[in-house]
Amino acid sequence: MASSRLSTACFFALLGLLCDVVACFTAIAASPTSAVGATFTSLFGSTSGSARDLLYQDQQDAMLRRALHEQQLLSRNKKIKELIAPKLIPAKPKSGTGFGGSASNRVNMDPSARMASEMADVVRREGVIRVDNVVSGETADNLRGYVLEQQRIAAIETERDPSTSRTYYGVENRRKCRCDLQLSLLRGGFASHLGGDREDAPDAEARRSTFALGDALQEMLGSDGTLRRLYENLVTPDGELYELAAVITDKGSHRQMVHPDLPYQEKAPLYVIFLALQDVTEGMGPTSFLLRTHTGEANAIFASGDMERKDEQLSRAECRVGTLKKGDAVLFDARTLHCGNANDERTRVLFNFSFRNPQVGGSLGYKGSIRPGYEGAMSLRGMADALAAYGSGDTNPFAKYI
Ligand SMILES: O=C(O)CCC(=O)C(=O)O
Repeated sequence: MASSRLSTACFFALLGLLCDVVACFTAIAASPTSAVGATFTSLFGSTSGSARDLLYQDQQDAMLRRALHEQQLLSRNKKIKELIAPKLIPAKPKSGTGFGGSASNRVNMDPSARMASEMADVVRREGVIRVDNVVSGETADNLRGYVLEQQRIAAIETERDPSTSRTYYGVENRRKCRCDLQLSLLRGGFASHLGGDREDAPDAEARRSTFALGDALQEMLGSDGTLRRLYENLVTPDGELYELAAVITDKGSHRQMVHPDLPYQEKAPLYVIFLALQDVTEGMGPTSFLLRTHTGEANAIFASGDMERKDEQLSRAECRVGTLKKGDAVLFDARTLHCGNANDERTRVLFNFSFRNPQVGGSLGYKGSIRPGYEGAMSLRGMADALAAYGSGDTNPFAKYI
């Protein structure tokens, strides 16, 4: 109501200032998979419900204002281009196989290892790479259907018991038309956790007969997986599964502020995947990536609080948008500046996971979207072993990770 809002004008003027400060200077707070909700809750957790709602709305408004300004800066005097997959043609092998390695020893690798090594070089250089056809169209369709079904169950369960929200959502789930849904690796997903895999449940048969998430992971990270060697190259088999979620935006979701996912560290801490589960058109708010902004220098400017320098950085940035085809993915270094755009069209579902670099110890300063039980529980090797078991007939290969 306008009058009650006016009566608290001073308080909210202060808050507005704080929100603008948060919005403009706290890159991490801008991350939709980051600490906005947590920051907000810890700052204002003791205020009353309606005051909290207003505070929240002011914060969202400030972030949107900044995001729209950034959009102008990024497109100033230039047309924003699509992120395209690099054309990598590996040279013929001499002999032997192997992972990783420099250009000089690459000649001794088999073609897929060499390709992965070259792709990893692109990620290290550009901060981001597009990889087309990482899963088939059918697998993407099945996973999309599964994810949206999981979203419906999560909505029912958290409505019933709001205290379960942390289990289902990576970030507070109040953002307009945007949801970070933490996925279960159990066959049957949330329904299985809830005991819905009972023989007499109406859709039990259908659920038992399909495992969309397992199939998608198999295509990407199984023994011949499209991303397996790239990830092995970037994080080794010891890399820890750090996020496992879906980013879902509906028509009406706002553009995000540009952000890295985590505070800068010299060694790349985390490599993230966004996999398109349907074509992503411009109107559906594809992710924008600012090339080569995973560096210390770019992150320092971005986090400096010097708005003039920061705005200049954005107007000079080489921005690429992830208008992906169904089954295509973007893999990026989480230090790279990026943001989701406004969705004015229809629901966009991105499957999202990441692996952490085992060479980077301690806290990453960023809580990934992953179900609490999976935190720190699985390495890339563990994932590969489970997928091998799945390939050999184990129908519920991740059951031990609950
Ligand atoms: O929605 C998107 O395209 C990007 C999401 C994102 O950057 C994030 O959740 O950190």
